[in-house]
Amino acid sequence: MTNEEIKKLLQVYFIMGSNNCTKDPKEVLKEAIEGGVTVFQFREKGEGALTGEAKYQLAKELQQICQQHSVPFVVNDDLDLAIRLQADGVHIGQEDEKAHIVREKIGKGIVGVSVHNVQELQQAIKDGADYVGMGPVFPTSTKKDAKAVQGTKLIEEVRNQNIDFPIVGIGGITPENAKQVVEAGADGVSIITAISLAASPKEKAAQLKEAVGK
Ligand code: 3NM
Repeated sequence: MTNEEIKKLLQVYFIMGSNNCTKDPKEVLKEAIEGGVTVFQFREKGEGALTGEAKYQLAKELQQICQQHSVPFVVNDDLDLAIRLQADGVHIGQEDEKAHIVREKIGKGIVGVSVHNVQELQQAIKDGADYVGMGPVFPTSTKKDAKAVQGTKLIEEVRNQNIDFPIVGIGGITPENAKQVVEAGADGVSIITAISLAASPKEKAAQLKEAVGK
């Protein structure tokens, strides 16, 4: 995919695992898609996360929902799962499998990497990533080992250096603060709980889409 196509996909990037919801994750995903999410990442991590066959089954069901609505389905970290499902992409952190290995193994699929400084960004680009995630932009309690809150500093620094690479912001993003992230130079926002725990995931997703305004 071209940079421009990836940037469009990143607009409202919904991430979720079973432990991010109180309702049925399938219902949450369906509603979020109705509201306008542009890409979905299955992230089954942390306390109470499913493993093995149960993880696979949920992933498969969520992937089918994505496929029915032409929303790309990305798997967090678990390369074997992504390959088994023939997912549209894989997202990795700095502690996971190296990006160039993921690229080799999944061929043309989308590869995303979480980065925390310009050097990690340059390495991700060299390794063949399609986009990077930068965060946490705002305080979050969803990721227990998140780094210190960095605001939009890194996003701005990268854009000031005229690096034209797809960037999505993450961490504590809501319809109220999403615009700030895009104005700093991000192509979109990644969100877990603002959508997954919303009384109406559809409404929240629609509000986020409106706030991103692209
Ligand atoms: N990664 P919420 S912050 C998965 O900083 C994740 O890299 C982060 O959840 C990072 O939208 C985060 O509920 C959690 O704050 C985002």
